[in-house]
Amino acid sequence: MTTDAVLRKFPFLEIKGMKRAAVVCHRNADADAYLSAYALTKLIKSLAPQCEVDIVTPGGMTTLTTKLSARFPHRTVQESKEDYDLYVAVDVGDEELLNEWREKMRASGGVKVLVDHHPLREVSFYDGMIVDEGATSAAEVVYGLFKDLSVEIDKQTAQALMEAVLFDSSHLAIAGPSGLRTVVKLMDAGADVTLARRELRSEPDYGEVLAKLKGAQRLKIYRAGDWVAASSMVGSFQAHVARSLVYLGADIAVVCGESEGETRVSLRSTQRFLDRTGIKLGTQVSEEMSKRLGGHGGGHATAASFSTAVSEDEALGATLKRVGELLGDVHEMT
Ligand SMILES: [Mn+2]
Repeated sequence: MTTDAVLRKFPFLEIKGMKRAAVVCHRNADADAYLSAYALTKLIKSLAPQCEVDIVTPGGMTTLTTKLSARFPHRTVQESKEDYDLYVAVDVGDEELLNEWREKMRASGGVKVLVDHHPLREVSFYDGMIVDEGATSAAEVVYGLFKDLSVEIDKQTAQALMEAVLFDSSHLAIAGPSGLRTVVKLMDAGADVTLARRELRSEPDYGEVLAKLKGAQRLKIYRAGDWVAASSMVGSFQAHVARSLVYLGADIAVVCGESEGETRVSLRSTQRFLDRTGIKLGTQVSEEMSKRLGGHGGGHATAASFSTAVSEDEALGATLKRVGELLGDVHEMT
């Protein structure tokens, strides 16, 4: 697509030229990614009724997302040989999380758009970007698009977006001003907050339960000045385990595990830790570690991850060393 054919406003191409569009989630699509994509399909259909839209979930979706997708159904593909006129990547953060769709999009002559709330990366192939790093969820950014383009939002779409905002904001506990304002406007558009809370409740996943309990069993505790760090190793659900260790009281948690031929490291910290130390896990730990160890990673200030080819012991040791560099000494408590 030549630049003069790219318009300056969403969807960044001539509406009449749109026949096929793909809304692409990050791999293992979570509720924010899928429900934001669901709303984007409605937005695209309103703008271009002739356009066929697919939701793409590279590598599938989470268990909760699968449940929600039955309530908010849409044609969803994991792979496609087809090319599209428009690709909208939503909630993606790191391009790497597009899996093989990254190369497919890169090679395509279609217009590529990013709708996101993750910090912007330097390198990108997008023709248009709608990114608000101040937003708690991608859903808020999508809601803003409906407003900017004066597209009316139906009740079902408002419900989908509300559930996405609640999901990404820990039921509004960490919602910023735009998240809270969006939720009020979505209520005015017919969304039901009680229903949203109920639909986001998931049945316990015993794989996750066991990973969390094993993670607690293998816990190591460290002190760094006044701060308490916790680490553990589990083969799956590293992010869930890290979050659980923070719930238990750690200021910062590092959880590693080897799966599918790579080592995954998840990090979580409390808001208090971020406020007092200014340490942003996404940029100062995950990105830095993926540079040092080889791999890729990033994330938010209090929730981040990276993957690397080195062993879990090496990854954990190096990550704790990095935390030590940022905080002063880190030592294990015995
Ligand atoms: Mn999100």
